[in-house]
Amino acid sequence: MDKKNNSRRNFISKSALAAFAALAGTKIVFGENFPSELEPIGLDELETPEGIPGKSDALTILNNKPWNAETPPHLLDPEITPANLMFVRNNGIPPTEYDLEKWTLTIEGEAAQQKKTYTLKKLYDNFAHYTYDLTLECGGNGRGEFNPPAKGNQWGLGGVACTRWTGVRLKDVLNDVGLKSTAAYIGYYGADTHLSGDSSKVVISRGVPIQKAMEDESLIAWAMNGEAIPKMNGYPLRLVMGGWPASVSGKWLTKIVIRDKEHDGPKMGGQSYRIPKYPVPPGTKVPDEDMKIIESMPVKSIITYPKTGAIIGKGQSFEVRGHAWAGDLKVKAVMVSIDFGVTWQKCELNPPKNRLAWQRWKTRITLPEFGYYELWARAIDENGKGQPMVLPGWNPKGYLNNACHRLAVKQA
Ligand SMILES: Nc1nc2c(c(=O)[nH]1)N[C@H]1C(S)=C(S)[C@@H](COP(=O)(O)O)O[C@H]1N2
Ligand SMILES: [Mo]
Repeated sequence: MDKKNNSRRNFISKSALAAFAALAGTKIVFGENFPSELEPIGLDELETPEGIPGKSDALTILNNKPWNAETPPHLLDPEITPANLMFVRNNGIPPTEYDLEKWTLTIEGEAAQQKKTYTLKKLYDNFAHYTYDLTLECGGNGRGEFNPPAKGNQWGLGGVACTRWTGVRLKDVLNDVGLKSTAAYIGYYGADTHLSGDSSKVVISRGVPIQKAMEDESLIAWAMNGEAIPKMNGYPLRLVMGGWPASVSGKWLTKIVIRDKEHDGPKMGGQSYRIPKYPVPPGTKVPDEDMKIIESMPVKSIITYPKTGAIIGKGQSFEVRGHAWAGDLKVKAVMVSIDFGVTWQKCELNPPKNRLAWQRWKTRITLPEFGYYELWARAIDENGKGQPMVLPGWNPKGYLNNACHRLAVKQA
């Protein structure tokens, strides 16, 4: 064996070492001893031994730069998702300093009658407080199932939550500033910073038509589940607009612009949070001008009990339950099948706690004999639209997968 080659094979090259050191942001002590067959583990895990700050270890981490994590479906069982279990979808880096006395929200824009700046205290003292349970679902929830796969976080089922938000109505604040008759859209800005470290770059600035902004349930919130909003979910102030892709609910809120046209901040245009205007075969490249903005989310349900893999005793009847939601609409019915969709059993369905909150459904099931089963759940909205059994229409960025949730159980 050639000795020179051998030594090169066995130890990490100087340039690879330098690259790794740069990545790790520190010197690699004993780096010259590092066998080239091995890949450096990297510090990602070491940097955050506790996982995402303020969040349960039970979340499934999809990305750590920036943090993106989802909730396993069985942990979404409570009516209200616990704060440490609510999913996290960051596009950039959350702010690290929070001075509550100095935090302000500015409202301005070409369709605003004036520019006004509010401290947190002023918002709290000058406007009526409201509390609503609101469902937030990432537009990309379920993306992982699309084929060909779409780029981005490969969300499973858990990019959704229903939590209890408290704050002031966005419309009360907008009216305090005054809307011009040309007001058509709002857009938000937050205090998070761009991954590139370039402080002049805006991470994300999305918005909604003025009609959605003026709804009773559209909140500027400072509390979630009766406590301060978790840092990762937008502390100390965020927009909450249930029923629409959660990307319109700006976190770490510092500014709202009132626009006389569709808002054009980063991630409003191009292919972001947009789907084709017409159905396309999987894998199609769709030109930007043929894409439309996602508004109300489609009907969907999850099974939160039992958990996949549950073993059911012979002849034992058990409860199957979960939640269902349908964007701006109500859910009209939920059905469950244990025979791969041949027959369906109608479930009990609660009304939403308030508009735009998810709805609890449940039923009892008895499995006829021992063996493997799948529980399938299917919700139908008040307009009669139901969840697809397999996958909904493919789209380039993998949004709006509202296929039926399936889980497996076994009768022992
Ligand atoms: N400022 C800011 N707001 C944001 C985001 C962000 O990265 N920065 N992400 C958006 C997206 S894409 C989603 S799905 C929701 C996620 O909210 P959560 O992290 O509280 O679950 O916040 C939205 N608001
Ligand atoms: Mo999202």
